[in-house]
Amino acid sequence: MELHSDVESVLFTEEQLKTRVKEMGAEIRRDYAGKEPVLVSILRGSFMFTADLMRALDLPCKVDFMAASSYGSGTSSSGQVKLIKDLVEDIEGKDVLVLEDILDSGNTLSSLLELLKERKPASIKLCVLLDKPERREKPVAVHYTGFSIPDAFVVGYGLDYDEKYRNLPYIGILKPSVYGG
Ligand code: 7HP
Repeated sequence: MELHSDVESVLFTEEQLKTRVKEMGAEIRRDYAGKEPVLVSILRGSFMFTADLMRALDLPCKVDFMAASSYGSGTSSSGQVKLIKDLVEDIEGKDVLVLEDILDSGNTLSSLLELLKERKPASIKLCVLLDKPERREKPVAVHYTGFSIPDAFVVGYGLDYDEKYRNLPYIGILKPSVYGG
């Protein structure tokens, strides 16, 4: 496996990601002025986005992490959700902002959001870096979107294929030959 040569084309450069994440941070900061949100980062794909967005958020805030399985090592959603890692923080009465790297079918995320809502946060909003609206199977309310993208398999900036490519500093479309497409 070659890291960069497995990428068919670059969808968003490091610079474009930086600019957009800063814009999102500014927008979220305005909306949460006077509040102290808990950022709930959905692992593992969101770790890089979370680190950058949190630095772009000039606001007192906390971060916590959650993980659910849905994809295995494949490229499509099974629709099944298993909680692998739960939050450490109690979110009751808190303003929760869920951070997700990519919104695809919505199956996993809608289940996770339902689970979080049962814990009675004061508010809950969803912030996604990438949205693939064509892939949606379950409706999910998104409050902040970095980019809407076409239905292509993307890697980098935290996003993986088979746990690889997360360390690419840009987001690229993976060559279908890599996953036998
Ligand atoms: C999940 C996912 N992970 C990596 N790349 C994509 O294009 C993806 N869609 N859904």
